[in-house]
Amino acid sequence: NRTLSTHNHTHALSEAAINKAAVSKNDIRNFMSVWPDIVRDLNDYAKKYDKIYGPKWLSKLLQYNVPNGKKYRGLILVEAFKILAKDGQMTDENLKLAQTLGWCIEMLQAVFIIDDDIIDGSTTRRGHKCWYQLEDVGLAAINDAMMIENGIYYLLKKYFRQAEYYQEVVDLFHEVSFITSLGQLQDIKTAHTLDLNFFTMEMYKSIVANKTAYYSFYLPVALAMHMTGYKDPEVFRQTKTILLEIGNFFQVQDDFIDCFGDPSITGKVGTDIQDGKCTWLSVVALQRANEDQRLLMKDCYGQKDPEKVERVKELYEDLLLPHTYEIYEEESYKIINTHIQQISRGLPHKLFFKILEKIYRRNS
Ligand code: DMA
Ligand code: MG
Ligand code: MG
Ligand code: MG
Repeated sequence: NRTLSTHNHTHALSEAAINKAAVSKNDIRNFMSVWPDIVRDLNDYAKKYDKIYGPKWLSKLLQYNVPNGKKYRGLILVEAFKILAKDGQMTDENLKLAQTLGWCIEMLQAVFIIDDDIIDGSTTRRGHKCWYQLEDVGLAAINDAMMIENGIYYLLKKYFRQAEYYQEVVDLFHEVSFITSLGQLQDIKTAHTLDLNFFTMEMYKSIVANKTAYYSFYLPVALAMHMTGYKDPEVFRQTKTILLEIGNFFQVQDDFIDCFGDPSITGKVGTDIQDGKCTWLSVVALQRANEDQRLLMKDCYGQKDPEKVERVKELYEDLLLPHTYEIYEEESYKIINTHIQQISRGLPHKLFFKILEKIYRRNS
């Protein structure tokens, strides 16, 4: 039985947990209420130049790829804004701006997953076919991703041009997008060399910080900081350190789920073994493998043949990686909690605890 065991922990549904679920449902509803405005804005923009294909395609593209995920990143931004807002900043107007900015991050996420699914040769995403797998899309998906990406800057201009922090926000989107593509490059290159000597924990951490942690965790919080007037570089630095750590934790979970998750829950079918990716599982397996097991990895890792994939999964189980993962998740959770408590002149600890709670013991 290779399904994810982490969610089997008896997890008494405390009043706090019920409360947390209710609150987050409400947050999602509020966040979603802004979505139609985003689609309308971008449609109007497209209409200025093409009334035939533009608006119709854009609606379909956005609807399929942007609002149907977990929306962690957009919600983290809104949450961060609420926690960081000082007296007088917590207006309806500013909240709507935070939500709009949250949708801009969700659009960036859509850009990266559309491309990522092509690169990784994935088939499903969020319980549906990957965008590029649709009959009438194919590699036009690359152009679609570019449209969404540029749509972000249209929205930023429309809503934030007057804001004192406009330039910071635009620059941050550009910089973090660059870092993410660099991470994707590292991810692709380590996979294609298939030289298992490159599969070190150090390499893994570098890939993951760049491809996942910056845009998923640092970006939403840093944007909320700009909105609420933070300027001190030292505060940004401390915030980045802790959020990159949380981002690493998040990608370790993602890697585990890729192999041992339940596709009916995750909405995606794993490809990491076939693709020969430098993942948390492959790195830990190689740390523990004896000579024969290392040879098995050399022989089977990074290939499409289902039998070889199965042999890698069996090796992971022989090496007790599911158990190691459970321990690792608990331990990292504790360590990150300690690091949050040690933050000296940064943001309220509550914000980081909230983010960590959101992803702890996730199975999708
Ligand atoms: C995630 O890598 C990184 C980006 C930039 C999408 P991944 O291929 O492990 O993501 P997923 O498992 O969602 O395909
Ligand atoms: Mg992928
Ligand atoms: Mg990938
Ligand atoms: Mg993955």
